[in-house]
Amino acid sequence: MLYPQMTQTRMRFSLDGVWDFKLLGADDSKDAKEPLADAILMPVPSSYNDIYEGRDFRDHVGDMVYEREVMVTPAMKSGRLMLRFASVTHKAQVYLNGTPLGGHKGGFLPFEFDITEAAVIGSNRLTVYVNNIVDNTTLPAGRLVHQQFPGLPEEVHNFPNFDFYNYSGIMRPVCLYTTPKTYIEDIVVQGKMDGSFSWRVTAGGAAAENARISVRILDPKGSCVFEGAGSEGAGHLSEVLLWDTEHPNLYQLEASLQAEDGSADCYAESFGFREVSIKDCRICLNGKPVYLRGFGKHEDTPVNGRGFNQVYNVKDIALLKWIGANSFRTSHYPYCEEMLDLCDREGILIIDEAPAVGLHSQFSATGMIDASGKHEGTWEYMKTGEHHRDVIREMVARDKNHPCVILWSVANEPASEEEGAKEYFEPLLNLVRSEDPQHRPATLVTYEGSSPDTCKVAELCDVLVINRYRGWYDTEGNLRGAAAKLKDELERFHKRCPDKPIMLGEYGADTIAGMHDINEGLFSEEYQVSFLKAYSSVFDQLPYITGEHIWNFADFATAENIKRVQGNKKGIFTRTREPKMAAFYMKERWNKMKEKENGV
Ligand code: BDP
Repeated sequence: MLYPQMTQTRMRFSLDGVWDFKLLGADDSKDAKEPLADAILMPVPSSYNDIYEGRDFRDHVGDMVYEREVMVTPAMKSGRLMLRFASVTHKAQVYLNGTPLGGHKGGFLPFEFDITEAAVIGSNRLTVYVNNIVDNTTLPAGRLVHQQFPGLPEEVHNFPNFDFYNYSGIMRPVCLYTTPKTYIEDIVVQGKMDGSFSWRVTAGGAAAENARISVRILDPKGSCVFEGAGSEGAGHLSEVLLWDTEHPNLYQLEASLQAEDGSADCYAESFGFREVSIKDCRICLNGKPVYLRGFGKHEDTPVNGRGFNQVYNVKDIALLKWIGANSFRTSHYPYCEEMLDLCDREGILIIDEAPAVGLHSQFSATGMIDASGKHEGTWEYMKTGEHHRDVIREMVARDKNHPCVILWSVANEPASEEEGAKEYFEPLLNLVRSEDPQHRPATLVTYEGSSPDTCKVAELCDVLVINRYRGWYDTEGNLRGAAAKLKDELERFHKRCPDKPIMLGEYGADTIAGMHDINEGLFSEEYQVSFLKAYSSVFDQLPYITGEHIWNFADFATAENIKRVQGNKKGIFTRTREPKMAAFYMKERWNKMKEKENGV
C-alpha cells in the first residue's frame, strides 16, 4: 500500500488534531446514528491511555469512540477521495455521517476507504469505534478474564501475553487524500548491486486496463538517469551509488499514469540499489558481511504512549548513531511508516517484525503462568492463523520497497518448542518470502524455552535470532555462570544449524537509572555494564555470531506486576532518553567495531 504522498496530481489533508472521544461500556450503542454526546477531548494521533488520570480510564477494556467533523470541498470530490488510517489499535469500525464504511483488524498497519460517494460537500461526521481487547484471536495475543470477588459484580480484565503496555486508540496519523479517478495503486521497485533494476506499477480505477504508464529514475541528486514506459519493466544503470549504512543513497522511481478517462496521476517511490544475502553464517549487505549492532526497541514515549511521535523518532535515530548502532528490530509490531523512511535516509538496518507476540498458551506479561516447564496445547488454543497471514501480507505490502528492511520476523517468542509449531510457522515463513518481491530472508525470534534440543523451527529460519536472559531471569548475579550457559547454548545451536548466522535478538538486565552498587548488585548501573560485557565476551569468541541486539533501547511502559517498577527498565537509555552508564560502554565497543569495519 502506498504512503499518502502529496504530488502534482494528489492532495493530502491531515485529520490529525483534537477529536471528540468517549470510552464505551458493553451496553452503549455503536451505530453512529447520533452525534457523540458527553465527549471529552482526545489528541490524534496518540494512545488514549495516558491523556487523562485514573486507573479505570487507563486500563479500560473494550470499546471507545472517536469523532470529528471533516470538511470536504467540491475539488476534493472531483476525482477519488480516500480516508486513510495509518493504524488503529486493535480493531476499528468506521462510519461517515452514520453510514458504515467498513472495519479493520490489527493495530499496527494502515487501512483506507474510498469515500468519494459517501462524503458530502461541506461538513461530514466521521466516527471511529475502536476496540482494544487482546485474546487468542488477536495479534498481539492476550487473555480476557472474567473475575468474581466476594460481594462484588463480575469484573472483566484483559491481560496481555506480552511485556509492553497495551496502549490503544488512533495511534498514527489519519488523513484524506485525493487521486484521479484512474490512479496509481501500487509500485514495486527494486535495485540491485550491479545497477540493474525492475519496476511494476499497478493501476486502479475504471480506466486502469488501458492506462499508459511511464517511469523515470532520479538519482540521489535528483537528476533523471533513466526513462522508460510500461507497467512492468527492467533496466540497467552503468554507474550506480549503492545504498548502505554509511552511504544511504536513495533513488526515486517516478511513475506517471495517463488514462483514457482523462486521468493523469504521478507518484514517486524511494528505493535503493542494495542486496541482502546470507553466506558463511553471515548476513551480507551488498556482498559484505554486516554485523548487526543495535537494539530491540518499542514505540513508547511519555504521554503519547505508543502514539506517533516523530520528535522521538528522530531523536532515537540520533542516539543510535551516537552509540555506534547500525540496526534495530521493530519489536514487537511494524513501526510507523515515517520511522522506516527515516531509516532509509539514515542507513539504519531494520528487522521488520509482524505484531505476533504472546503466541504461547502459558505466557503472561512477565513469565509463565505455569512455571513447571511442561507446556503444550498452544497451537490448538491459538486461533490466530488466518489473521497472522493477513498481517504478514499487509506488512509486506506496506514495507516491501524500503531498502532499510533486511530481514522479516514473523513472530517473537512463540511456543516454538511445542508440537504444532513447525506446522504453524512453515507456511508463514514461506508466505513472507513469497509475498516479498525481493525475497528477503525471514526468521522468527525464539525464547529460552526453545532450546537447541527442543526448538521445532530453527531449520525454517534463514537467520537464528534468539533471546536470552541468563544472568537475569536465571543464574542472576552470577555472570560467569551465565556466560558459560550462553556460550554452550550458542555452540549447540551452531552445531545443529552449522550454516546459519546466529544473533542475539534480546539480552538485558533491568537497571534503575541512578542506582549504584560497589558489588554490582542486580538492578544497579554497574550490573548492567558487567552483564553486557559478559555477553560481549561470548560473542567475540564465536565467529558465526552475526549480531547483537540489546533489550532494550529505552525503558518502556508495561502492564503492572511485581516484576516491573513503572515499567521495564532494561533500557540503555531511560524512557526520556538519558543515557545509563551502559550507554557509554556500548558506545565505545560499537564505535570501535565500526572503525574496524571502515578500516579506520
Ligand atoms: C522477552 C520479550 C520482551 C520482554 C523481555 C523482558 O520478548 O518483550 O520485554 O523478555 O522480560 O521475553 O524484559
